[in-house]
Amino acid sequence: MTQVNDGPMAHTGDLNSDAHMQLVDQYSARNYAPLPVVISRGEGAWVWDVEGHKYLDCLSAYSALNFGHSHPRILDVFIEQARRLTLTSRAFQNDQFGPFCQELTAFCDMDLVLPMNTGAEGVETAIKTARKWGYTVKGVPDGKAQIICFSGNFHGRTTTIVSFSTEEQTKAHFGPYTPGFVVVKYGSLDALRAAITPHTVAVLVEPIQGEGGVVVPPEGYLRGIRELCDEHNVLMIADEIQTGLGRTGRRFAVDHEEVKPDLVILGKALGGGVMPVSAVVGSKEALGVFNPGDHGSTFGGNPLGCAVAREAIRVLVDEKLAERADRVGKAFRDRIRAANCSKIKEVRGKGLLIGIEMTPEAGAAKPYCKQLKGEGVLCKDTVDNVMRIAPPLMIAEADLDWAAERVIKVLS
Ligand code: PXG
Repeated sequence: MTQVNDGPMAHTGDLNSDAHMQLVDQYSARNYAPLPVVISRGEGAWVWDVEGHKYLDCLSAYSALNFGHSHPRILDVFIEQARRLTLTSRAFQNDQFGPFCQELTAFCDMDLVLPMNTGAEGVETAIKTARKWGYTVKGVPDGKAQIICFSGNFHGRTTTIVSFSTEEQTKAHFGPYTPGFVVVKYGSLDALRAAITPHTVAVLVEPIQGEGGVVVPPEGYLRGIRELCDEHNVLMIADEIQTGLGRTGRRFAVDHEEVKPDLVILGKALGGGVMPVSAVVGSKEALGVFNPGDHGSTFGGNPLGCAVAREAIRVLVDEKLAERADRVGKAFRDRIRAANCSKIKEVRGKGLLIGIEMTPEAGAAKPYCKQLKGEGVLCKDTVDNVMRIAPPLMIAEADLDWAAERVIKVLS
């Protein structure tokens, strides 16, 4: 098994892992089937379960932990701000929100910010922005706006967002569905071109599909979307909730093709791994459509989240985490490919968003994730036959090498 904890085990009480899992079984809705590991402490790229076993976190809460667990600078800001002021609502102003907007727009090279909390709220906000822009700026007849999205998409769990999912389980029994979305094949510019009508207000795209199986679209695809959007007066919305903030080896995944969307949706890592903070960042033309009372959120723009997000962005820049992800991610992929593991069909991804697709003979990825847990590496299958490796961007190269060895061992 894994190494034994050498640090303190805070707040675990008397319950062991089995007892914790029984509680979850008995008292929690069964909307997840997690790996059987109960984590009680995290530091950097490492976590410890309640028995003190140590694991390397190669999932990072789906990119929310780009900075690792308990980043000292982020934690200091969090604690200091929590002592000073946590929440005002937007009925009043607070002294973190303005600087947050200024710094985030500068970081994104955009004009305006609309803050939310979870990723799905960010996506909903972008959808509302695009519709209102469509009616009030583009001149689409009221109620006719269409947004184009893609097969294999994942943008969250609200009733509107699952309405355009192509994943059966995500949608089934949650209707009636929200109209106004058209789904076309991911990766095909011809399919997109054919779907655009005078009522199209936006194209909503993940620059790399994370939940779809770490699907990297063909080179030039994002540039092609930008051109089609320009040609037809349509907003380009990039969902960078999972891919943004350094994960793919650039600040944003669209930077790989030097594309500037009209709206970028950020979440996950924006909250530094300690707070749910999301935002839509975009042009004055698009986000300028809102008037007081149109849209909002009690916690959106709260001073605690803003302070943490400001520090998270500074850490990303100071520690050059995007460059780091680019370099160590490439090395990891090269190492796995060179091992010619019998169970691997393909290794893909950018930066530290890495997908390992199993061969048909090897089958589903989940049993191998379970085996890796036994080796001290925590990771997760995405679609059935893809293992996702996405550790914190600050991971030590020696630790990533250690993970690569274990992956090779399990998949050979
Ligand atoms: N867009 C993308 C690209 C995502 O990966 C969301 C939006 C929604 O974010 P929120 O914060 O609302 O979850 C995601 C989320 C899960 C789960 O447990 C979610 C994601 C990945 C894996 C599992 O629902 N991504």
